[in-house]
This record gives sequence, C-alpha cells and structure tokens, in this order.
Amino acid sequence: MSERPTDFVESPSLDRDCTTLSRHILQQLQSYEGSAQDISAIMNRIALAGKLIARRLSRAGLVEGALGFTGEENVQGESVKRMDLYANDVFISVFKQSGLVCRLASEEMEKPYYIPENCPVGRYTLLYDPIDGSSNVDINLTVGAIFSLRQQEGDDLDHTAQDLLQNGRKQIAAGYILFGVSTMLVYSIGNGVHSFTLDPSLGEFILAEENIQIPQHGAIYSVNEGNFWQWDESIREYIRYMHRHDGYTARYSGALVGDLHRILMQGGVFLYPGTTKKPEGKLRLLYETAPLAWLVEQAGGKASTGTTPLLDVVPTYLHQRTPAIIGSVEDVELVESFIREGNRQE
Ligand code: P6P
Repeated sequence: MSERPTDFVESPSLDRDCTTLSRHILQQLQSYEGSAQDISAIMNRIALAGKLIARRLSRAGLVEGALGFTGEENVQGESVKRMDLYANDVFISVFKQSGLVCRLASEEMEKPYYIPENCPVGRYTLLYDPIDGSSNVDINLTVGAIFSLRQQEGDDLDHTAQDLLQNGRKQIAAGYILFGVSTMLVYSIGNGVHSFTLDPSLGEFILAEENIQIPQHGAIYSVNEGNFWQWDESIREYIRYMHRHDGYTARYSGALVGDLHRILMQGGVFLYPGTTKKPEGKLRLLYETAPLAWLVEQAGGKASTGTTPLLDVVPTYLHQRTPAIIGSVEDVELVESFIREGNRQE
C-alpha cells in the first residue's frame, strides 16, 4: 500500500472540515453495515432539508410570496405561514426516491404522508415540525425545525400509523436545525449530542461540538410569563421564587428551538406548563417535546411534564400536547418540587 507523502502534515483544520455529518454518524455507529448507512443517509437528507430551508429563509424578504400567511389553518387551528408549507414540502421532497422513509408525520399535516415509492420497503418514519416558531419568520428572528426518527413497527396497511403512539424512548434519532445567526444542526442517535454548523462556502454541515453536556444548573428560566394567571398556583409560586432570588434571569424568544438551544448550551430550564385554556400545554409531544426531551437527556439533562418523565408519556393521538419542563437536572427538579408541594397542599 502506498505510503503518505513524507512531507504530509496532519492538518487538524482539514480533518475537521472533512468531519461532515454523514462521516460523523458512521463514526458514531462504528459500523458501515446497512442500518448504519441508512441512518447516515437519512441524516444527510435532513441536512439537505436544512440547507434548502436556510436558503429560502435567507432570501425570504426578497422573494415574492415567501412570507406572510396562506390564509389557511392547520390541524392545530393555527394560521399557516407560507414558510411552514414550503418547509413541510421540503422534508417530503428530500425523502422521495430514498427508499428509506415511508411515512412523514408533521405539525402541518393532520395525518402522516406516505411516500408511495418508499413504502413498504422503507422502515423509517420521520416526525417533524418543519418551522418551529414561525411567528418569528416575518421579523427575521431565530426559528428552527425539530425532527424525530422512529422505526416502523408492523405493516400499517390501514395507514392509521398506530405504531407511532408509543413513548419517546422508541426514538432512534432526534434533533433540531437552528436557523439563527448561523444555521446549526444538533442531533443524537443515542450516543451523545453533537452540533454541526453549516459552512455555506462548502454547502456542508461541519462538526462544531461533540458530546455536548448541559450544565447541571443554569441561571436561565425560559417561559412566557404572559400566561402567569393561567397557570396553576404551584407554577406561579415557582415564578415568584425566581423573581425573589438572585442568580436567575429570564430569556424567552417565542421560538422553542432557539430557547431550548440556549438552555442546552448555558443551562437552566425551559417551561411550557399547562394553562387554564390549554391544560395539556401548547407543545406537541411526538415532534416537539419528545425529540427535545430525548436530546437533552442524552446531554445529561432532564425532561418532565412536571409530574412524569416526558419520555414515558404514551400519546393517544398523533398531535397530542404535553406540558414541558426541560433543561438542567437541578432546575427541572426545582420546578417539580414546587408542583409536588402544590399537589400536597390541594
Ligand atoms: P407562546 C411556536 O408557535 C411554538 O410552538 C414554540 O416554538 C414556542 O416555544 C411556543 O409556541 C410559543 O408559544 O404561547 O409563548 O407564544
């Protein structure tokens, strides 16, 4: 076998620029077998979706008809943004002719979409929120996409996708794409949490940080205090504690992915508790809170409904919502202690 040129100098920066997402996943899986190649290929297509959406977002203000509302409402009863539809279609398109993903379930679609040529050979299902925080799109603030990958169980011939109604521990990959100052992809396939930054000059997501660990405690609490009087008294008591004690600060952008990324990197807790209007909270389990819960727990954090581990919740329908308390172990447990005390006093 030919030797490397004697004047070859190991270049860490070159090696890093070559640590693309697909290479990293195969390294993670320490395998080149079929299933590893499948996961790597699927993640590559998710990355392609991220690039296409990032490109559209970066020009949205200049492209006729890219921004604003479609005039329709989605299954959630929310007004649909043109960017929501575009991003939803991008995820479907990148998986066509892939033979990998048969079903896609999205916040924007009442029922899962079955890609004909991929079913039944494709044994994977992608659950996603194509643009999370789309209220931020028209004002050029951070938005994100959230994804969760599951293995199809059974043949689902009746297209009811009942096998998706299982807890979050059935996920085999999860992550998000953050469309911010830079475009980042953060993922886990069950072996730590890793972040990649899109290098537009290469058109590749390049490894930024491996094995991200969320701090055990952080100063940030992230919640919409506009809902204060709609919460249980126990949550109000927790917020009063935050106000009274030094060392805490509030950060809330209205876009889950950005707020959660801040918590992942700096510590603290993100909360979307139930309210009088929405006792189950606003966030959807299968493609919002479960993937983020899985990711944060992979990074050494904790995720709870307030009384139950989020990853133990078994949904009864595709778009089920859950209260969400996600972040550093100490900060999530502080919220849980207020809820326990409140339940004890009832
Ligand atoms: P509120 C965006 O619509 C979203 O689903 C999340 O991205 C975000 O965390 C939450 O809703 C914001 O909801 O009620 O605080 O405006």
